[in-house]
Amino acid sequence: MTASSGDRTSEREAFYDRISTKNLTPLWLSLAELVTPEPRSQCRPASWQFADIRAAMMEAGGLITAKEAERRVLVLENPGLRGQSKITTDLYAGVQLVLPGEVAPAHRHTQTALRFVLEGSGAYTAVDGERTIMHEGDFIITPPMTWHDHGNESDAPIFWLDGLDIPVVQFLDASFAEHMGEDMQPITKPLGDSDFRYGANLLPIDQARGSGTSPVFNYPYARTREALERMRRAEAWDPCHGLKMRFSNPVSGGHAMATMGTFIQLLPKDFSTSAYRSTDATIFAPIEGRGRTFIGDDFVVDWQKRDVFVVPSWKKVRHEAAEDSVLFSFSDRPIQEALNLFREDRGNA
Ligand code: GTQ
Repeated sequence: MTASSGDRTSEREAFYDRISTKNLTPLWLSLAELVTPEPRSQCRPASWQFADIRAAMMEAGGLITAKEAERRVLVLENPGLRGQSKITTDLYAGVQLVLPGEVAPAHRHTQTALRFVLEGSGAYTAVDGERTIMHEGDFIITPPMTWHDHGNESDAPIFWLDGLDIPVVQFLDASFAEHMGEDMQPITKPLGDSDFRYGANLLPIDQARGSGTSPVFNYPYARTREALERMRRAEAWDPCHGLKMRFSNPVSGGHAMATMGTFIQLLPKDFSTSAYRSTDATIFAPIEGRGRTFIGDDFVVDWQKRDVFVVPSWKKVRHEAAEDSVLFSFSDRPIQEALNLFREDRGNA
């Protein structure tokens, strides 16, 4: 007896329904969606103009204090991932505002945070007993489970970009958080302590391998910019990246944080990069200059200083700088490298 294909279909569906009650499901219906020949991301190319973010943040400033909000942040949500507080499938980004005289109270959590200062100077962030003063373009780290609070003792608002591995920690179900119960943690170290200890190419003779997070927690823009300027020579331009450097952990030589890679890139006036793609979806924040970026086949961003845009995994990206431009960026590259998943395509450049 041979069943017709119609019978087969209804026989199979009856089977799927029956096994579903036992929490079983056939792989053959979803295999092609699960194991794709290349990344097929829900993450979309997207961009935010700082003028829009700033206006919304100032409005938020009138509606809620930093203390009441705990962190007064507007989340940059990827349009393909709305409602999930994600800028890429595994990273979070937001813009935080601290008004003059405000504090964002001390807490700690297993998520790693990076801060990239967009506007303002003179506010502080404190990490495990040490304060650092934040200036425009500074890249600052909050390592996992370190107490941190922010405050603004300057007379102007400060805005910074927060990048956190919230979705990674969520995926791993490894979130722990505590409130200190104080606005400010006790300060036990002098200003600049970690920079003197770890930022001078010196390490204690018996330095252990460390935790995976750099002990240098502020990479000041003044120094980064100076380094880029002194390195700029035509021979140094990479066709895909211009002059692109990664922030490193002096203890390991690896990335500055275990879960997020951070980069700074100089694109000289009129430089056009050749098409590049990689598996690490990347968030870009220009801090100097003006230009245009092409993402995938049809997304174009005209950016200027302080804007934010995101390039999804495996989408081709090309930059054109209209002026000397500096772009900060971050991605999950350290995770992908650790798991041997990182791939890039330089278009044979
Ligand atoms: O400053 O500690 O954007 O805990 C999201 C979660 C910032 C912070 C965010 C946070 C923080």
